[in-house]
Amino acid sequence: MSDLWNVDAIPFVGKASKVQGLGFRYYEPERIVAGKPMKDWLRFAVAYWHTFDQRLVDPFGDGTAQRPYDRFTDPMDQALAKVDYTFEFYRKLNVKYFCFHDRDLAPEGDTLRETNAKLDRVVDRIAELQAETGITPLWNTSSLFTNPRFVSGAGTSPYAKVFTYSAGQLKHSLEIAKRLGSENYVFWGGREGYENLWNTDLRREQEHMARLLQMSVDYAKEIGLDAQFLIEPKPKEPTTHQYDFDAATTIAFLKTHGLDDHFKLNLEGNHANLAGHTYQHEIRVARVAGMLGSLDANQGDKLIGWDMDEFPSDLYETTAVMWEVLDEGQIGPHGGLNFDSKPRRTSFTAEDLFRGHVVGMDTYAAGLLVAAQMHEDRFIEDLVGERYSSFDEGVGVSIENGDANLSTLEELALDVPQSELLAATHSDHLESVKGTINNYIVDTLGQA
Ligand code: XLS
Ligand code: NI
Ligand code: NI
Repeated sequence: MSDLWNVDAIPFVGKASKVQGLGFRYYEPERIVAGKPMKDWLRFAVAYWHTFDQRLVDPFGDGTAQRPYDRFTDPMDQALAKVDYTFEFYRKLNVKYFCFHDRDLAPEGDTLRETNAKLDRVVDRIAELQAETGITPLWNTSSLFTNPRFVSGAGTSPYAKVFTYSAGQLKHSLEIAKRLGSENYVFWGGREGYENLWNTDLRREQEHMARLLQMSVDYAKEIGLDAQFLIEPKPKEPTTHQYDFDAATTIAFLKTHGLDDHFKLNLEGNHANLAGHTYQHEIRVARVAGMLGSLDANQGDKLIGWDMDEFPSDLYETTAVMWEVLDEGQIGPHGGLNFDSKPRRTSFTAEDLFRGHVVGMDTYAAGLLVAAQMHEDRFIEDLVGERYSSFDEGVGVSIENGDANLSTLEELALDVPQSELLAATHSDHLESVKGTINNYIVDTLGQA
């Protein structure tokens, strides 16, 4: 492959310098951590839309991005040329997966048939480069939110013609998943929700959404597509209220409509924050329900209230995420870390795309190292085990196994003095726990 990006392949440099640049300090793909190579724990993926298509616009400003393929002025020429740039990008970063929406790849035509024909030409080129490099989609998805036809939703649009179009578009997207061997297929319903309840039939919209998902399950079966289906929760933005609000809401929706056997969740850090949660909370909720599927790795900004999609650089958060992953044994059956992240508007050079990914990959690799040390020492396991140990004996056992009822418990409770109850509670020394986590971060990375 030619040298399209003007950046060399990113080497592992270790701690040669404090300055983070175009080299990995922590990410060593083959290094064994907690029994597996780092690359298998992390399974990084590049997001086509943010990395190659995003012009770094914000609500008040035009794009600032400078990209090497901007010199192609014809949209179709650019779309085809861009594929070569993308594979060289993956190769130089040593990332084995990518993720894309159908609309990221090629411009639309007037009809779905014309749009599909353009898309297929680009997919042909992707298939060639996949065969050459072994780099494959972690997942693909369908953009059922960008075009003005989706102004009031796709699966939840009040217009049957738009639902029909959405189903047709989705069908082709599933065929692409099959053709390119996507390991997962994502549904993110950015416009599946409502702006205002006064003009919304909430029950009907949710039933329509479930119908579209069921049709997708049926069609995947028909064509022998075995990609894991994932729903990506987000509480709002662009829609005021999105039905897949957070992990818990999405799990309830899937169970209500009998779809829970066919779907898992793709969880995103910034979406968790928009829902008023931490990333760790969303991952834990999914884990407890057996629904952890994959992760969109990014982070929010504490001061700005929208989806900033920053590259992850927060060690505390990546430590928490990787602790959950280690405790689970994997991200999900086919899960990975997709950088649903973009550089800031002020980091507009092509080189910044590499820099952002290097920081994201290193921050996750560092989080993995810290979490693995905590895991090896059983720091959290012991702390939690001890905290609930009164349920391992006596009355605790009878509560958990269902032998106890309100009457048996009342009898045990009636004459217990307050002092005895207070003696049963213990300080959790939470400040010290947080301090210990800080020490794990500093010490583990200091020795790494
Ligand atoms: C938007 C979502 C989107 C999905 C894929 O906020 O994160 O990028 O990941 O449609
Ligand atoms: Ni996402
Ligand atoms: Ni997002």
